[in-house]
Amino acid sequence: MINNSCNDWSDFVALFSFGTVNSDEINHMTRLSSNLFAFEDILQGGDLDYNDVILEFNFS
Ligand SMILES: [Ca+2]
Ligand SMILES: [Ca+2]
Repeated sequence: MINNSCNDWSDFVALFSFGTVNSDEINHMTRLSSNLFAFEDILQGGDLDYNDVILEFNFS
């Protein structure tokens, strides 16, 4: 996918859970409980609602 010349990735930015490695220095993931993780998807923190993606992991 990344090597497909039809895809323009120039506007995409990778966001990480640790703010110190993000260009906006904002944490883009927070943990709501031991297995529930919430993400903020907009640079500069967006609306800081941390509900843009919520993932729950259950291991059995
Ligand atoms: Ca948001
Ligand atoms: Ca939202």
